[in-house]
Amino acid sequence: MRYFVALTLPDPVRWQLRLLCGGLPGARWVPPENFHITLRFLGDVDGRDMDYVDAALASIRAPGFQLRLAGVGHFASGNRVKAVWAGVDKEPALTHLQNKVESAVVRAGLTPDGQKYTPHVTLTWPKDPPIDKLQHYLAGHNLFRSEPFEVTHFTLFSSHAGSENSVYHAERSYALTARATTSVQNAGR
Ligand code: 3AM
Repeated sequence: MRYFVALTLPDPVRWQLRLLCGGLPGARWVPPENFHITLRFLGDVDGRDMDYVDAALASIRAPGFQLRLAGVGHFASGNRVKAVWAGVDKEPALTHLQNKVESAVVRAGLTPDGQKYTPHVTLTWPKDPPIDKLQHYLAGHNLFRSEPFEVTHFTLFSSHAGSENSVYHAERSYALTARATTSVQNAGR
């Protein structure tokens, strides 16, 4: 079974994201119930190893925080566009949490992920979108801002192949501690 660790999004933010899901010919959009911010893709993990991962995740102590989605972007490999996504406002507490999750899963025996972490919400994995349409899409949604929302926990998901989309199942949630009082509350002032 494949697993990943992610932040869930409140419904109002999902609906805001839904408004970004159009305007790229041929794209199949991620359904709103699947929107998430991945902290760590774990891949296939068997039962006993998952017990270690679960225990390591449960031992994490990190403060909750406020987050806001901002802008859109894409990942490409060579000339191929791999994903189009909504971005996330810079938030040190998110980086802190992601570092803790990375350390925890490596302590539990998983191979370190050497990739730079770019928090995002995938909107579509488009199949060769026309480049002018992609540029138009990215420029058109550059100013997207979600409402701010509280992050109070993170979640371990399993992922199963569905007939059209992957089916994600929340296996366990891990609470964050009470939010520190700094953070993005003052952003924009
Ligand atoms: O939607 P995002 O980008 O957050 O792309 C997959 C998705 O991430 C990623 O795990 C999340 C839940 O499926 N994913 C799937 N296979 C992957 C792989 N082999 C992968 N990430 C890295 N390597």
